[in-house]
Amino acid sequence: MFRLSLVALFAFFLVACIERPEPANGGGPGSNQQENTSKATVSVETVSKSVAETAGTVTVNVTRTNLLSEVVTVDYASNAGTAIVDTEFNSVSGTLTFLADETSKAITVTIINDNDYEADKTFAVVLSNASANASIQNNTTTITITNDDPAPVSCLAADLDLAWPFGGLEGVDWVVQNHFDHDDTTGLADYMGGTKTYDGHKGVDINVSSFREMDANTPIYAAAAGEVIAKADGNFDRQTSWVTYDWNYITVKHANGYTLTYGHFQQNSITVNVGDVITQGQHIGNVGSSGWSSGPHLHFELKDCSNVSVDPFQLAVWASPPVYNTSIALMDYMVFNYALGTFEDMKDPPPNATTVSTSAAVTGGMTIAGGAVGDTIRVEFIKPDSSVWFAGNASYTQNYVDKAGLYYWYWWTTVDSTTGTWQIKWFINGVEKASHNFTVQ
Ligand SMILES: [Ca+2]
Ligand SMILES: [Ca+2]
Ligand SMILES: [Ca+2]
Repeated sequence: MFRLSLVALFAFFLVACIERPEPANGGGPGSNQQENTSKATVSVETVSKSVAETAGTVTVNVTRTNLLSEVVTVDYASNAGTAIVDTEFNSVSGTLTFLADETSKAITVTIINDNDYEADKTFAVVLSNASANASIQNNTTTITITNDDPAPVSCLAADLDLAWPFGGLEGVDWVVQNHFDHDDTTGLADYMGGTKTYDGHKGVDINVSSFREMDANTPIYAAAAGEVIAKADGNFDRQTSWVTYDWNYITVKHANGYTLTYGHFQQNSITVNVGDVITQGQHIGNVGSSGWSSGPHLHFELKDCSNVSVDPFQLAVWASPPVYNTSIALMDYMVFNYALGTFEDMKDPPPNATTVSTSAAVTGGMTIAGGAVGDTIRVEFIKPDSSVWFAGNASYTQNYVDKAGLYYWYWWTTVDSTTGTWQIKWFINGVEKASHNFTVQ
């Protein structure tokens, strides 16, 4: 019994081994599957590739596998897609011959550069007609010729749409200090025919009140989208007079071919780099006073396609331009516990003084934006008993209206021996705009 069982198991095992080579799909002698093992395979390297218009040539590799002992041939030809034959590439055709043991062949196609702005173009290299001992696996490589020519520029100012580069309010947070000078002589002519400029100024200056605003990191925003094409940063940013010194700036090129230069940035505040494509409204840096600058402001200079400076106000390319005659407004006030000798101190004021010694000097300063004939300003120094110890007054005249937007005013007085809480009040056209307490001790 035991012996008979072993024989039966062995017989079953033999049957299983014999059956195992049978293909599950029923393939057998004479089927394609059987033939493939005895044929070479030829294939293009990849189904798609890109080449720069300026590349000169593109190479498509063709590989052969299997049957390495035999010679294999395959035909090839280029096939135009959207690319134009002999204008954008040179057509090719021929036969590749793989000798014994050769596994790779190269097809080189000449790519023709042009200066046209255009869509990317395609063509194909296609294999066909392999020798009888070979089959083609991947037969087509599609090649994309990528355009390298820039879009044509309109050079039309109307294609610009500039957003204001500062946040906040006109006359309070910033004011246009100098417009573009349209007078080619030593005379002055801003875009309204007025004199809110200085001779030879080919940009727009937008000022903040003082270095307090620079130290508070006042952001400047891109007026329009474009590509940054020039930049300098790292230069000293606390200039208070017109001296020759390197500034911090960027220049942005716009789609219409115009460029915009933003200058005088706070040191190391520029957030973009050459080559960056920036969007309208993007934070590009902070206001400063680097370079040829007498105080913190933005110099904003637009140039046309001929690199000639032009006036964005005259061209009316602002989406929402500030008014020409800024209404009088208090930008900031400053208190010094000494007699100010020059308004230069107001550009870079210390924190407002809160203590003054008896019989010592105290100065009340103010930064004013805008103004028209007849506007009045007043600073009152008030004693602890509410009596006015001293008041400074000024009235705007034609002279100020014709000039630009930002003025520093100050008055100082010497307090008496009255200790206690004194006050300074600032008035515009009789309306109190600010007050500040200080202790005389
Ligand atoms: Ca080109
Ligand atoms: Ca092109
Ligand atoms: Ca001039």
